[in-house]
Amino acid sequence: MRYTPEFEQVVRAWSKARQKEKRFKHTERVVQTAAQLAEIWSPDEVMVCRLAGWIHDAAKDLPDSDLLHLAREAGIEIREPEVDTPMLLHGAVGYVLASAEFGFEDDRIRTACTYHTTGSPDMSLTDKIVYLADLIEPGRDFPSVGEIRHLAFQVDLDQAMLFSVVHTVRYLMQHEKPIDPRMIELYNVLLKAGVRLLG
Ligand code: DGI
Ligand code: FE
Ligand code: FE
Repeated sequence: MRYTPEFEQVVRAWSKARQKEKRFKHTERVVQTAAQLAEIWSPDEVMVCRLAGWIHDAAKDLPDSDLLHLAREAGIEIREPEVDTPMLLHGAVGYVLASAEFGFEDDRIRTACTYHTTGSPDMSLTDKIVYLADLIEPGRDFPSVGEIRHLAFQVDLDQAMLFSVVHTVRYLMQHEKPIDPRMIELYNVLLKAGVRLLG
């Protein structure tokens, strides 16, 4: 499917109507950052990254019960991490809502939305771009963000992914939150592929 700028504007308006103002501002920055990263690393996928950006948090304001219900209805796999933390489903459910609203199916957008919170061992370039854009958009402020921005824009997306995973796992451990095994699997896959941060 070829996406027009007019279609993007419709998706943007839908996304805006579904999010509180502060979150929508974050979404706008994610779209911009995803587009910048795509220009560098995957110029053919700029529009796909932008659309995934508009959709990625469209379900974030839904209550846990709605996330679980909609996910079940759509046949999305719900395992222990999602039962414990239904918030983890907001990306996958956002895609389901958008695809129903606009009558399209696009696995590139589906996986980018689905994996944007936890990552996954089998991420595409587009998935990585949206994951990183969500983490490093200009409104984000945490100690490692400058280094992740540097890696993502100037060095290598996989190194940026490894740094992000290390940062997020550390954050989740410090806050004694459960860690989705997909994030650990992603860490292992990156190491196995030879990605390193040190030396
Ligand atoms: O939706 P956003 O706030 O823009 O960002 P996000 O979709 O990356 O969600 C961030 C939240 O998700 C943040 O509070 C950390 C949490 N999170 C990320 N990975 C995991 C996780 N929480 C749990 N319990 N387990 C995870 O693996
Ligand atoms: Fe999110
Ligand atoms: Fe987000």
